[in-house]
This record gives sequence, structure tokens and C-alpha cells, in this order.
Amino acid sequence: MKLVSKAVVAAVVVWGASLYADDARIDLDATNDGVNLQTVKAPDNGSADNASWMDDAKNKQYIHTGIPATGEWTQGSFSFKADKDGKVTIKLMGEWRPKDENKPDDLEPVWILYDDIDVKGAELKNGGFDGSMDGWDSYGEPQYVGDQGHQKPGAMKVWHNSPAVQEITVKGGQDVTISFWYKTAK
Ligand SMILES: [Ca+2]
Repeated sequence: MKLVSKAVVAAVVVWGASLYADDARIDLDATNDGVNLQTVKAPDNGSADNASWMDDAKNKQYIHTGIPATGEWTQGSFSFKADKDGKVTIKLMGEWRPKDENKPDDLEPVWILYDDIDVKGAELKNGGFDGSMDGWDSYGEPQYVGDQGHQKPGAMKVWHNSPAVQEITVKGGQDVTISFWYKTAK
């Protein structure tokens, strides 16, 4: 498990726009390579938007999603397209809500469990979290859950400030579809 600096986690708190819903959230970050990302198909019943909190250039290089979650395993998917070859970081996340409206910095995690992540149009490693989270990096305190899963044991428990991330290589102009199973987690 690779740890990224606390500064990154703090920045994530500022970036996100939470509606305090039990939403799964998968973000796509291509700002390192300056690759512009366009949503081809948003998640069913959910949203996929560029990052309005970033500047005009980076806004187009980042997509955030929101997908309503329940306590039952559900499959979701969305598609995007890059304008040139490059690297895109997939971030498996959830949201948060304030513990107390008067203390907005005191966050309560909305934990989401993910399993069986599949990517069409690019290569992803260990999308089923089989036996470990090999292939995935993380920051904050995500949890590898060895005794739960969609079909086979092994899943990843994350929230907004504790995501699991993996970089994929995409081809410009090619549709990439990410499908995944998710549910709320305690
Ligand atoms: Ca699994």
C-alpha cells in the first residue's frame, strides 16, 4: 500500500462537492498528462461531470461521478473518451457528510465497498481484489476486506478521503467503459 502525502488528502477535502448522499463515486484524473476527458455515457441514475472546482484547463482533464448506493450489491458503469494517448488515474471513492452542521470540517465517512471492477478499452489489474489489493495504490485509510465480495471474497472499502487508485493507459479517441459492483458499507 503506497501512501500519498497528507497534503493530497487535505486538498481532496476542498475539491469535492458532496450532497451528503450515500453515493458511490469514481473519479478520473488525467491532469498529470494533460489529457482531456469527455463523458460518453454517464452512470444510470447518476452523474458524470468535469471538475468545476479546477481551473479551465484542468477542469477538462478530470471527471467525477455520483452513483446512488444501497446496502445491496449493484452494478454500475460509465464510459469516457480521451482526446490523446496518456495515463488516467481511476479513483474508487465514496462521499462524506458533516457530523455536525456547525463543524463542517468534522467529516463522517460514507463508506462504499467496491468489487469486480472491469475496464473495456484499457487494461486494469486485479479488478476483483482477489486475495489482495495488488495493482492498486491508496491514500488515507481505505480497507481491504478479505471476507466480503460480490462473487468471490476480496473487496475494497473506501470513502472520499480514503480512495483506492490505479493508473490505466488509454488511447486517444477510444471509448473506455468502466463497470463495477458497489454497495454501502458500515
Ligand atoms: Ca472479489
